[in-house]
Amino acid sequence: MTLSPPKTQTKQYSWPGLIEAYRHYLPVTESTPVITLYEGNTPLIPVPYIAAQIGRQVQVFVKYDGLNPTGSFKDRGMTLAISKAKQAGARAVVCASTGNTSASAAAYARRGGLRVFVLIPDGYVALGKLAQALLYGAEVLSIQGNFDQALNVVKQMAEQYPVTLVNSLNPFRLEGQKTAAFEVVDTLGNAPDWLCIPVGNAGNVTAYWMGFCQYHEAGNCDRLPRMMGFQAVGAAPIVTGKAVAHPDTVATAIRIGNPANWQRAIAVREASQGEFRAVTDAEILTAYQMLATQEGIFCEPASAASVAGLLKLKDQVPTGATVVCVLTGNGLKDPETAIQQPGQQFHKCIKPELTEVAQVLGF
Ligand code: AN7
Repeated sequence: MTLSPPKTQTKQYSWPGLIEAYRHYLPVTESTPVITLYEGNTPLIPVPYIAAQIGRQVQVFVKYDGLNPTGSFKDRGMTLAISKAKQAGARAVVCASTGNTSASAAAYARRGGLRVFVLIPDGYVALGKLAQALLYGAEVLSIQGNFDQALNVVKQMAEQYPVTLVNSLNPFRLEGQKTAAFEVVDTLGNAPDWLCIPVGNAGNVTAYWMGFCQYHEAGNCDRLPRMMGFQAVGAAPIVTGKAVAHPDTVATAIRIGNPANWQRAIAVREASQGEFRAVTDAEILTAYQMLATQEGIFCEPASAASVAGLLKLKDQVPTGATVVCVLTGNGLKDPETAIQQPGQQFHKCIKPELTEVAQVLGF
């Protein structure tokens, strides 16, 4: 008797990535090559300490999109943008970036076998993001100028050369990013009362609103949230109504003075009866430390702007409201800012002896 060889097991992933999970809501066809790193399906985490700062039975959750494959929400848009670029026959993609877009574009483009060019503002990209873009194999150009200037160059480049732009001006980016709103509704069973979100180029706030509206029309939720967008004081063009020539903030991800989706963001604010406000770097860093030390959640400074904004407007939150704050990027992206925070207990040059260790710890 001959033994039959064991049957080949095809691994079934419980989460298929967001294009397969939400295919029905996305502009893909059978012939779209799906370039995925199984992004999406990120946790919605209750943050009781932050909720207690507000009181009045307010429930607060964070949508921790820093747990995506390259550590930011950009992966949601990039899986679709790169899949569609590949479907259209592109051989190369380009973006300007404050860091996260470049890391995500690099990962997905290389997975799809495309060349990838990224332009970043010299000296203003967090270390982890630069490390990612380089290791994934992007061709990185550090520009002697800010993000807005780099975006101008790549827009012209995509018009004049055979390269596809994958900044959020690419419509497939926002189509992919809207799935975060779907996930929030799928988890809560409805839309929240408030959606607090950091705003740079204003692509994500636009994408979330698209997602909530589409799910509302499909009957998956029976209300829409107020969209509460937060910019850094030194880079708050939508709040002030004036482009900022020299944007400046510790939250380098949102160091943007002339947002690409400015008009759409205004439309979202009006349609949702939302508000856009500015938070100071000090407020951002307080929220950043509070999330880490009180909730065990490490996000990057730009992401903490959503929580800083909520704390700033806490007196406006209705009693019993449900609030979701979007944490757009992982704290590991920016180790330098983390290490520089005051109040940390880092005892150096300790001898490897119990008596000394116990003494330092106060035993
Ligand atoms: C962590 O990577 O613009 O308002 O080039 O990285 O959709 O621009 C990043 C933006 C918020 C703002 N949080 O989102 C880029 C880039 C983090 C970010 C934003 C960004 P948008």
